Amino acid sequence: MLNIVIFGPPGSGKGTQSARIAKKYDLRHLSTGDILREEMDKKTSLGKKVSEYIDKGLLVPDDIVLKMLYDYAAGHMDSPGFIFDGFPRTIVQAEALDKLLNKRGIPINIVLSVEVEEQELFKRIMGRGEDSGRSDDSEEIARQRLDVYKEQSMPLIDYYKQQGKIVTIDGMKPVDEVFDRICQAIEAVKAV
Ligand code: B4P
Repeated sequence: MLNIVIFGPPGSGKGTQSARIAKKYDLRHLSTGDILREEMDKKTSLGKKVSEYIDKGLLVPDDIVLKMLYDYAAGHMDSPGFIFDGFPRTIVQAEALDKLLNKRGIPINIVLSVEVEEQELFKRIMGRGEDSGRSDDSEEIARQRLDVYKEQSMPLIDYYKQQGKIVTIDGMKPVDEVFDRICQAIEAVKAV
């Protein structure tokens, strides 16, 4: 079993790289952002509730995201492994994920921390906003999301550093180069 977390600020390319990683290593791609947007598109009661947070650039509360994780995990535990994309985003979420996986003896193997300069993040998010139709791809909301990332998600770097699982990835490079570097890091951990 191979369990990977991909971590980084909004627009760092987590979703882009996760799709490639899932395909190459035959992993289940769990993107909390995608699941939440699907609920919003379907206008379910959960979707309406989470849009109040996402539209403002805030994180969806932990209890909602964790329930989603448990529901998803319950149906997919027979997978050869997971790529967790955009999850965890808080220490509470990270602790819950560790508990869930460690209990089953299938811990996280590696955390890919994708680093991109702030100016480039805005450029990418604005670029994506031109055709994504995403309610959170405006400059003002992107700024808010970045503040939230610094405050609530960046502490995860130390959390995973203490576990010796963080590998830093230069996300400023073109998509293919970023992917090559990620594959090197994954191969190294698989060889252990
Ligand atoms: P996400 O869906 O995770 O959105 P993201 O962080 O903006 O995307 P990502 O980093 O994947 O960027 P992408 O590959 O698309 O979250 C959205 C919202 O959902 C959050 O703000 C939050 O409210 C909520 N949420 C999600 N998970 C949550 C959780 N666990 N807890 C609480 N709330 C949660 O790349 C961006 C753009 O850059 C694309 O256009 C892409 O083509 C381009 N790009 C990518 N790599 C590039 C490269 N190397 N060079 C040039 N361009 C590149």
